[in-house]
Amino acid sequence: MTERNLKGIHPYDAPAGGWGALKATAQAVADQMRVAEAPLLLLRTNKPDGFDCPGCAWPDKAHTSTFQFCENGAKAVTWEATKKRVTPEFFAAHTVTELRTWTDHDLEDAGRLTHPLVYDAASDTYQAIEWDAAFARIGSTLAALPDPHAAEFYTSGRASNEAAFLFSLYAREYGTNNFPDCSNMCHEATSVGLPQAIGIGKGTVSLDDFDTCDLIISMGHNPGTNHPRMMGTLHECARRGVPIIVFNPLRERALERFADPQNAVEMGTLGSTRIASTYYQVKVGGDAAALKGIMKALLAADRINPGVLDHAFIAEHTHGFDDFAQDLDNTHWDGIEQASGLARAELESVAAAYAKSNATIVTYGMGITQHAKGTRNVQQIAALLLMRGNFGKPGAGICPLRGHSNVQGNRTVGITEKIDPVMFDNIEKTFGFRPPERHGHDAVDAMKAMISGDARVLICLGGNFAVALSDTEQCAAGMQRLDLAVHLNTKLNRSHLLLGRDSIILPVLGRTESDVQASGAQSITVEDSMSMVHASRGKLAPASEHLRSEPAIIAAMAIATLPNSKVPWQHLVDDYSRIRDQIEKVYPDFQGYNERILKPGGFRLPLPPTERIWKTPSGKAEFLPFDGLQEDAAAAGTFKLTTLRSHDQYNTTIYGLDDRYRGVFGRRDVLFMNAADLKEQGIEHGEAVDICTGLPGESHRQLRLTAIAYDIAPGSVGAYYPEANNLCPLDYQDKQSGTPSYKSIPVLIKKAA
Ligand SMILES: Nc1nc2c(c(=O)[nH]1)N[C@H]1C(S)=C(S)[C@@H](COP(=O)(O)OP(=O)(O)OC[C@H]3O[C@@H](n4cnc5c(=O)[nH]c(N)nc54)[C@H](O)[C@@H]3O)O[C@H]1N2
Ligand SMILES: Nc1nc2c(c(=O)[nH]1)N[C@H]1C(S)=C(S)[C@@H](COP(=O)(O)OP(=O)(O)OC[C@H]3O[C@@H](n4cnc5c(=O)[nH]c(N)nc54)[C@H](O)[C@@H]3O)O[C@H]1N2
Ligand SMILES: [Mo]
Repeated sequence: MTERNLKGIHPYDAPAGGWGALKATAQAVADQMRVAEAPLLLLRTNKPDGFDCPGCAWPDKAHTSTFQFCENGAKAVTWEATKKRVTPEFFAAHTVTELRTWTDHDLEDAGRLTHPLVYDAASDTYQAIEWDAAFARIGSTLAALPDPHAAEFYTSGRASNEAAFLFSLYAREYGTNNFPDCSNMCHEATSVGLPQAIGIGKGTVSLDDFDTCDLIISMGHNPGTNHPRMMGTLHECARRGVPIIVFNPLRERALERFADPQNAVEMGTLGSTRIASTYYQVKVGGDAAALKGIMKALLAADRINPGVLDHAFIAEHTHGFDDFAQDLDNTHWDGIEQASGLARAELESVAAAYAKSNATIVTYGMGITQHAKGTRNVQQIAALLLMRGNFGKPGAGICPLRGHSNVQGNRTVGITEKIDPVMFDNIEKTFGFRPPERHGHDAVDAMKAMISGDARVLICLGGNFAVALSDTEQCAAGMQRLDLAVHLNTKLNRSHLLLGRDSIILPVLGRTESDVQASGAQSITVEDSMSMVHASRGKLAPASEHLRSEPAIIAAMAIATLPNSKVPWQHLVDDYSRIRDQIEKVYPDFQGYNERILKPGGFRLPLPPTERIWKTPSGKAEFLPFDGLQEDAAAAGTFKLTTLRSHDQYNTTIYGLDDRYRGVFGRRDVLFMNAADLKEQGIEHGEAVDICTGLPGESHRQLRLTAIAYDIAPGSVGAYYPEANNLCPLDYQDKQSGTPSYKSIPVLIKKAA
């Protein structure tokens, strides 16, 4: 008899949002905080004089108006503002060997780090160290490296502009452009793909555009969980009658039905609003084929009825259209249907809806970027928009949903491994040193250098690098070869436990906490998904008197490493407005920085495509074809595995074990599988399966999960990140952008032995 494990698998019938969201928020507050502080704190989220929510990068009209409720924002805030602490006594009681047996949830849930710590091999514990002693160790190790290129400077996108700018100066003055960052695992396909297509690697819409758009196409993102404040916007659009066409292999509840907790009528009547007007369950990795189908249909429609395409726009503003159209003509419908899993008639009807709309926005997320051809995927979205001139007019444009709350800002102020002559000139003019001309490492390259032993030191400004990256086992091996790993973090995580010769943890102030320097209380600044830069100021008392701010720690490390530095580190840190003055010198788009952030809501950085200015080599927007229809030649018999975030997680931070909207409670060990596929494989709902990577020479990568029947496109399967990361080899990635192909891993599935 087959054994079935269906504990905690219960279909969830309610809409997303609504009372379920309010209840979950109350629970998060009760678990982590002194209840009296919570409402006050939440009210300060995204208010003009409050702090920017660390939950996501969706912009907020509430920066200028009233509080907007958000369940997952509340979780992010309460998780940081928890009353739990991990003190030196905690570490004395738990060896690192023991902590390695804890789950990711339990490690972070232990609470906020309170002291600087250094690993002691004799006792196998982390022990408190004085700040100055820690800085001296870091400085002397870096100073002793024969080649600065053997140090890696990792950034996670929660860092402020001020911290990221100082970090970039520190590494560059030290002598390297090695800037692996979370963006390399996230929207790098956007950062590489959009500049080639439209001349800038950022989204072009603002919140106001959603007030006037005629059509929204949503591809590969799950806003009910990851950008909950976007649900308010989609809810408004849906109620205004704007069609919302969704492409997603899984039926995500919030994209189907949503009850806005701010809407008294919906809450009072247990009502909800339908979000997607049409929901297409595209195959995992089938988006380029779907987009090519829509564009092919559009082309055909224009031949019958010229004017479907915006010919004037194409002639004046774009380049490469004829070759692009030729490629579409050469692409056949049977191939499109096969690769996308969608019928020709369905894609033709999307084309018809698109042809009717005068202003279209395409929103997209990781379902588009984390693929072997992620860069090309992004460019197909740009091409679709270009065909009808959907740039530089109200209600239209491209809208990548960014990840971490300041990941976009980090890149803007210098976190990039690439050589940038203009930035380098400006750094030289401002500070009197020139950064090295050697191309640096991105995330995968940095890890490869750690594995080969070429990289000796890793300094992490936030994040959980070794767990977030693909190829978990190789990452652990890479971490363990280091001479020194330094982690600036708020909470304990698994990367801290992957010890090199020396490991140091430096506890930092979070967004919610007040940051006082020589000149008084400081604000930091961040840039949201729509290029708005605004200030954020924490108000809570720090979790421990020993915490320091990220800018202060970076400055102290720099002083200890570079005795003859040209940068006045302490002077800058004494008053962050001085850091912003320097940012403005290196990046002139920030002119008037300190003044302009005084205005509630901040200011918008220039976005040339919104004025139909294209900063590409040709001076025009480019149509860039996707070669063929497939991302890769997957072997016969393989399924495409996509890795997902649950509703109770923030990247590698696991708040809890429920994934409410997908009906999974108290566990994360599941594989979402189509019922017909289960039947065909002779696997029962609830049965254990062994999954292995279906790429040549990679079948040793194995994972055992419980297969459950789920409404997911046939041939596609889903599992949670980071548990499934080892199934993705380090170099299984988009070659153009370096982004790991976390969302289309070929796998073989069989009943557990
Ligand atoms: N609460 C919470 N908020 C977050 C985060 C978090 O972990 N928790 N993370 C933050 C970060 S860093 C980021 S980058 C964003 C991530 O936000 P999202 O981009 O929404 O990220 P994912 O959860 O990875 O979801 C991807 C969605 O794409 C779909 N998908 C998977 N494969 C494919 C495919 O091949 N094609 C298509 N069309 N769809 C596909 C999945 O079904 C899922 O609905 O959210 C940010 N905000
Ligand atoms: N399989 C798979 N892998 C993925 C993805 C996927 O979809 N599938 N998504 C990828 C994406 S989009 C991203 S962005 C990466 C995320 O990669 P990272 O950004 O490296 O990971 P996080 O889990 O966000 O980092 C969590 C840690 O950040 C620390 N932290 C929290 N707040 C602060 C703060 O204010 N300051 C500092 N210094 N530290 C803080 C805490 O100690 C916590 O342990 O993962 C990637 N990995
Ligand atoms: Mo991300």
